[in-house]
Amino acid sequence: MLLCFLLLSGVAIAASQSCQNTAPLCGASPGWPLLSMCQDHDYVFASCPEFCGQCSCTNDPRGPCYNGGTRGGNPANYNEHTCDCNCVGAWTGDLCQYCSLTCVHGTLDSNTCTCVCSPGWDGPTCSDVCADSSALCGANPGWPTVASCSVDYVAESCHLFCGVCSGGSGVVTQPTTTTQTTTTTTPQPTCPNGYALIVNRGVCLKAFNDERTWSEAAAVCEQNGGLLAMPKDEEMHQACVALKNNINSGVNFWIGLTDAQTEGQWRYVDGSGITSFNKWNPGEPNNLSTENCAHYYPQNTWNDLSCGTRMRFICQTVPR
Ligand SMILES: [Ca+2]
Ligand SMILES: [Ca+2]
Repeated sequence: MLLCFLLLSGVAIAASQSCQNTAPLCGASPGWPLLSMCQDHDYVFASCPEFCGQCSCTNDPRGPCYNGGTRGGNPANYNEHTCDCNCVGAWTGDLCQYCSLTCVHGTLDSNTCTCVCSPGWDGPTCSDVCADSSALCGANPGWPTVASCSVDYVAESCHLFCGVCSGGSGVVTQPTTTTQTTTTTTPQPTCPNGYALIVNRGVCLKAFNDERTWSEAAAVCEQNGGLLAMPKDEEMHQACVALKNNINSGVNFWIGLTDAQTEGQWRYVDGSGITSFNKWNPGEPNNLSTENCAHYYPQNTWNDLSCGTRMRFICQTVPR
């Protein structure tokens, strides 16, 4: 905390001078609000060492973290949190000293902070019914004998077949409170609630019917694990148009395109520059009154507008 205070207060310490953000856009929105940009973009990594969790924390006055935790190096922690403990597993607390786990059908091993599940139960908190996730477990052709369970991916897919959920007794017992259903298909990735899967692209899209500023809209998308939509080609453009017009074909929708970093240099919110593909309305972008954020007009073309304007918006994320 002391080190971070000194960093923030600008006090000259040789060791910490090398670990300060040098760009005002680090962690700002509009700017570089996503930590994934630290991995993807060298200029973000180089300009934002604090934001990207690269500051050295070995001399942090709070001392070492418990239970395998480490200080520093976690891009999810930045600014005054740069040197917070990064806990492993279910350990929690400022020093990773607490075990937060509740075992639904099983007992807690407080030494390792893991659940030992009762027979027939599975999952990190023993809340899942023990089941196979592949139709091939015990099937012929497939993995007909438990000898196959020595292969990692078979053991992973066939918890029931391989006796992983037998509670150590070697006999698989079905839970009595739940009707056992055998899973016969491998779970397919799905989009978050309300998002449409753009099958060819492996992208989930959703047009929101709430009016937000560009930054607020970006935050909503981030809460959904994604970004404002980035129509970088005709197919994604058409998908965005269909979804927004299904919500309301007479209003504007924000997209993930901004020139807030450098006036006139339009970038998508993943940091990539705009290519020859664009849907600017004739005469746009014109930066008429400091217009640094792009949106769809009702007629499906783009305009730049003041980022503080409230309008509907389109998010994209990936199936999980
Ligand atoms: Ca502008
Ligand atoms: Ca404009």
